[in-house]
Amino acid sequence: MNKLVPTLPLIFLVVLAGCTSKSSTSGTPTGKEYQVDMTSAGFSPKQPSIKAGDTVVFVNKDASSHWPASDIHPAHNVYPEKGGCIGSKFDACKGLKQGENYSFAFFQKGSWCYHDHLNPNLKGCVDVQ
Ligand SMILES: [Cu+2]
Repeated sequence: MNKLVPTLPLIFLVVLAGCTSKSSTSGTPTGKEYQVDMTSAGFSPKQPSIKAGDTVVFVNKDASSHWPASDIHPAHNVYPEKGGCIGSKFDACKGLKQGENYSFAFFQKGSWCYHDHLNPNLKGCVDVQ
């Protein structure tokens, strides 16, 4: 019976951490970050190559808003983790204004294509090895 007592606060902490974390919780992020700029011309670089656990930081350098999200518009469910607002967890959940950024840690290996949800013709892919 006594064994239950110390584990309860632990479970509570784990649940709390899962709720407050902005990025994927499927592993420990490596801490390595790759920046992808968003402008009226699209994403740059379009196809960053990273390792599982690395983070991509999408930075809006445009006067117009941009919303990075997993392909394929409009289902947005190619990246195989649930969450986010319009499909998968790989989702900024809003149009980012100039100077705003969105960070996402990729734990699933593969080539994950994405687009600007506010302008779906702007595309890219993140290659996770
Ligand atoms: Cu979209």
